[in-house]
Amino acid sequence: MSAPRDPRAVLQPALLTSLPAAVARPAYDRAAVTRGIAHIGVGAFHRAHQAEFTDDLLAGGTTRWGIAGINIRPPRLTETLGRQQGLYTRLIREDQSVAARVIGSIVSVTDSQESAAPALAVLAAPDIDVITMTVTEKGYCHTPATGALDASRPEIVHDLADPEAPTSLPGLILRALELRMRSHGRPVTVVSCDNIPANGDILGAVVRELAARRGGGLAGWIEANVSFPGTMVDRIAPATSETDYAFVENQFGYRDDAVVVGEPFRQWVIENRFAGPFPAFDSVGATFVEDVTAFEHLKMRILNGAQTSLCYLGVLAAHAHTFDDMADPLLAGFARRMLIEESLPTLAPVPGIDPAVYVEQSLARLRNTAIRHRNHQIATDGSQKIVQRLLNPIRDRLAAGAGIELLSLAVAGWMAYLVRASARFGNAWSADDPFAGRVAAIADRVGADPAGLTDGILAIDAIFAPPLAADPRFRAAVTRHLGGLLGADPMAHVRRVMAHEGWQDA
Ligand code: CS2
Repeated sequence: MSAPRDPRAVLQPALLTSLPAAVARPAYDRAAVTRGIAHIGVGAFHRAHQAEFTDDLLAGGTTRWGIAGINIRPPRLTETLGRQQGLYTRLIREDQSVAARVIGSIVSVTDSQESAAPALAVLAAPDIDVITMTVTEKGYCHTPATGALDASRPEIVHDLADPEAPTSLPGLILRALELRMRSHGRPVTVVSCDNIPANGDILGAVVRELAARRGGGLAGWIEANVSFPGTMVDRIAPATSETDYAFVENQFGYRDDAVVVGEPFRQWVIENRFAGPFPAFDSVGATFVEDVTAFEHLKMRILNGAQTSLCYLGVLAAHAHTFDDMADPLLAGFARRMLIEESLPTLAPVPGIDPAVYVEQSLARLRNTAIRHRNHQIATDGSQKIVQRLLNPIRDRLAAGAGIELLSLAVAGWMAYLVRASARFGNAWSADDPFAGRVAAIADRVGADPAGLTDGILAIDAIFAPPLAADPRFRAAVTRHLGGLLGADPMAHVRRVMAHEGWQDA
């Protein structure tokens, strides 16, 4: 079949029959699909991951698990996915190869940025048995170092005062549960698909804490009717770029404002604690387990640990993307050594996975030149990511009396990134991190003294647990590496570390 003639045609159900042969289309009757899942946060990751698993499930013949997509923060969905009746193109790319498929599993979209009411109408509906979400680390309103609700957050303060018009994610979920309790009473499984440790426990904890404060029997109803299984989600899917939209338009002849690009690899491990009916995602490649912890640590400490370390050192080396970092032998060598020598020994056995193979597979994924994952994108919100990716392995290594030089260098990379973004250091770039302002203030006060900077930054106890911050081995290593990375030639410092010399005086 040839490409549609009008190059400005927008992707629409009516266009499905005339798509070029290179674009796969939903292998099921979309009109027969009803909604059963409500998803909050329809960003690139959701479209590249859970929505694709769901599309696979629908292709297998089930009709009851369509996704109702909801955004409670920008961007608006109505003008993009909505205009396309939920359809979008998913490109799987690896170096020169590309596989295109139109995904049809999102059956409706709801914008709820101005008020919670539209989202609540969906979340509380009796035909919704599963609520999933990708709202990023910050959305849970918890303190990363403890996992508990941060009740000082302005949106939580608001929701405690006005629980019927919530503005936070935990407040929204709580209100939806309250409406469910008061109307039909159907149980619901609430699934965090964010890449944060113990995501189900954290979500459960912040919602239960709000429920206890709300009273009215809500906490008891939640205990009996709601579950928060933990999940491990994995697929590298960077923010879509203009080049990706233009690719679809030029290659396939239609405009799609919701294109998403991902790598071939995907993984989804879900704890089998379901409060009510749950989609058989295990029939399309997901894994249901009792406890997701070992999988989660593996992924966060190896794949994500490498990404986070590379993004900061990569920016300091003036590289743009992860694959550029991996093409630099110094940084690729650093990442491999850090993972094998320091991160990997902290991991518990993971059923069915050989960790050494997993390391090599992860590094290969990061070399994929078609995945243009920007270092600055991965660097975003680093304060919310380094705990699970770098600091927890460091804590475990210290407890075992083992070395932490390479992991500490990566932590110093995060610090140097925020310090160099400060006005005192010339605003080398703009850093998007909830603690960027705090680090900039420290830099302003302390100037270029690595020990003073380290003291100031390690005192942020929302990131650094006090026992870790007080550990002299950690403090000394970070100070040394921060000094090196703030020098005129940061890569010379990395080279010295890799050559196993100069650790004491770098
Ligand atoms: C990345 C992740 O930006 C980031 O924090 O490390 O989005 C990563 O690509 C995914 O976790 C892969 O599954």
